[in-house]
Amino acid sequence: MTRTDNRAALCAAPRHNLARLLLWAAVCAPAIAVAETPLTLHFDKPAQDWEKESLPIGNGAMGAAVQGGIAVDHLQFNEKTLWTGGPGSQQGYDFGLPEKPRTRALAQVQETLREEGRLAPEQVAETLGREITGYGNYQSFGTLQLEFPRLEQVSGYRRELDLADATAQVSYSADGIRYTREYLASYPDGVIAVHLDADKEGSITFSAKLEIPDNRSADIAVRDGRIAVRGALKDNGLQYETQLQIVTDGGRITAGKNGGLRITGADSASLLLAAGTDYAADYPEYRGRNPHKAVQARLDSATEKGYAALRADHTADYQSLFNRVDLNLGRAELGAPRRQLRNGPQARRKNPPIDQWLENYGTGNQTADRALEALYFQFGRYLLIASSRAGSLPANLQGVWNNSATPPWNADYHANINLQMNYWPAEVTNLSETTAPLFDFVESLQQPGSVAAQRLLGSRGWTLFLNTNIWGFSGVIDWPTAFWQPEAGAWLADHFYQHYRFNNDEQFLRERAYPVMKGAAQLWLDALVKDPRDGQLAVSPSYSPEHGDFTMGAAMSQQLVSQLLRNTRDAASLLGDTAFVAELNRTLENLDPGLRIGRWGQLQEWKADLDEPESRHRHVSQLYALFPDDRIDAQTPDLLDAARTSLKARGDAGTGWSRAWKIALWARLRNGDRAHRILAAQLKDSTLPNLWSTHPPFQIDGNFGATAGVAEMLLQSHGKDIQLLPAVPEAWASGSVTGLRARGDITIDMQWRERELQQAEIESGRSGELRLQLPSENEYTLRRIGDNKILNLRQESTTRIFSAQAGERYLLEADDPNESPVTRK
Ligand code: FUC
Repeated sequence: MTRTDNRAALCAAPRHNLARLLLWAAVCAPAIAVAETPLTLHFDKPAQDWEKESLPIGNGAMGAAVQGGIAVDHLQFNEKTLWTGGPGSQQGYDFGLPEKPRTRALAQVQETLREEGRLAPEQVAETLGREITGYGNYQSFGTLQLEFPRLEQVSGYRRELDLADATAQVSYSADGIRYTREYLASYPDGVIAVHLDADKEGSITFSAKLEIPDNRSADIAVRDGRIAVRGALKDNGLQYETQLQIVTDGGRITAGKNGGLRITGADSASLLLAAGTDYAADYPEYRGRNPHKAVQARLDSATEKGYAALRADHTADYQSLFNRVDLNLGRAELGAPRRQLRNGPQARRKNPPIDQWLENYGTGNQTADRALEALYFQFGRYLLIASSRAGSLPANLQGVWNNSATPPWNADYHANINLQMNYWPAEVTNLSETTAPLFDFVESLQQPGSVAAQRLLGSRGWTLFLNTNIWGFSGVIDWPTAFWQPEAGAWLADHFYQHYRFNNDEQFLRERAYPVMKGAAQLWLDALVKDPRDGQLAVSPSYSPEHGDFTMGAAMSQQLVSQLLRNTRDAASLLGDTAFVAELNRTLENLDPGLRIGRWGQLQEWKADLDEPESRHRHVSQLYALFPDDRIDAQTPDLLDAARTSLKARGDAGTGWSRAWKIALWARLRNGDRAHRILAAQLKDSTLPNLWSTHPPFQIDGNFGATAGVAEMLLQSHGKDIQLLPAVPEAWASGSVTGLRARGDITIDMQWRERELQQAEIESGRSGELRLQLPSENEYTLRRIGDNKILNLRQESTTRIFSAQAGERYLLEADDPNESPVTRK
């Protein structure tokens, strides 16, 4: 191997360990310009508006909104299990389920549909809907209020969120002193931490207290720099506790007013906050231990550890997830070491405050626009890490952040798009671990979900309908245009199967995915009915989410059920459950897959051709088969055209999550420019100044969906071929990305220019044939990175095929010598 060969292999190889990184910097860095992908967003003022301007931090279980007032700072915080409603609620609670089976009412509706073909939602809701009681709301836990001495002439105020290390900072100057506050939410230590500092000793003076909303009892105890508040929600008796510990360097801590603490003349101060409730995800009581001991123990050990060590562990934990993916848009450089890609002081200085940056988006500064798009993509990944970590509940409609006692839609879990969308980016953007709370949650819903299946559908198995809370709500509500969504279980079960497909984890498939999928499938084996129109099996009544009338066999119902039964059949056959394979096959033979082309060339939303070309409804449910499912793709060109016709007719506008879905759909249609146009509109019209997505109001699914959509523009792996750069828009002619995940346990880095792949590094977790579909038929060379050996690469049209070994890394490079500046000889 020549020296150039050596350099080529080294510069292209990932720099996963420090030695490699240093070597890389010495050999390769001078050859290319260092890209600076900004990973901070900042404001030059405190937040006036919680929803639009606060900067979120979170550790999955807890979240806080950094507002950063100068004289008074309100750190409003949450813990996921603090909900009103549920067992013990003053209003009564029945899981949304009738005491006796309602199968007669169901049969009546089915009969009418057989006769009349369609029914107004109000009519069905009257028969099958139920008024809910004690459903509850996700609650704010409280606010840590910090009051500072009045300052004259404050200057240089900056409030920043740094996605590179998941910390927020507030800093400002007054009287020649620079004050800084740093905020973080640590997953390893289970606390929120605030660190106050100044560049002149003895300058930290403030008082702190915990403000607790008045819908609960609150006993406050203050001792040894610690404030402890405990009590119970009035509505349901849920016991809660929160404790704040203040530790100072120098100065004095004394008891303040109203159960607070006063700190005078310290050099620095750390505030550590823990919170919990006696919630347990155990049906039917949903109660566990009083939280006192756990909260106290967590805070004791965080206090013992100290802020510096806590911060170091937090950063290491967070970066072990976040740093897996880098995205540069509009530039061709690949491989700048991760540290250099982060926010150097230069990048910091250059970025405008986020509200202005967003305001100026699309007005001509391409560099700023591309950087904002990359930042927005990474913000989605940040939010997922911050709101979904193992051991707690999944990300709800607002992730983990909520400042209200009655948030929009109860800040619950809607399962007709929203909860699922929250997890769209998890696998593809290399955050597979963040799915843990979703899987725990869905498993915990099987029990109440099986009561729902029996009483509402007369079936085995389990499901939910439109929405659920943390109390195992599995029944129905009475909102006519949304309440009936019995396919929710099927959709959630698919997330288990995709987790298996991405990670090739057969143990997960056997022990966790399969039981959930089998239960969801059993329900449909029992609940499908014969459609007299064609003798095929159909869902009835069926409701295309939030749109039109009730009918039999709407497209999305059929697509979801057929996807579930197919995947369960494949899983059953892999795991040797042959009796179930046979049962599923019998049903699948007669099952309508929900894929029909209608009178104006559209993909029908209903089995009868009812689609109005004028409809701009935000749900595009009939396109489920295109994304997230894979039933429609290049192998089904007619359906693909029909899907395109439907999507075009719906238009590009929509609520936050609706736009996000359309980004992914256009990506699947390989129209990068249109996907990008919708992303641009998402940023302009469905994004709040702090980058939270808005429905309106704030709803986090739009963030997650858009992040997934961007990933889908760069890499797709739902079909036989892994598609590299399937929908790169003109605006992203050059760029690079690292660490995206493809199904089959494959990790991919790519660099592209003029929308052509320059090089890709592929790491395969399994042995076997790999098929990579590229944007063109250009010539490429494949090397194994370990020994730089050139390997055989077969080509079928734009697809390159080679045989991969588990654990090996491969480099695919464009042969055109002018196009690969880094690694060409
Ligand atoms: C679904 C959507 C609504 C909203 C709600 C939380 O019902 O149709 O637009 O996102 O969830």
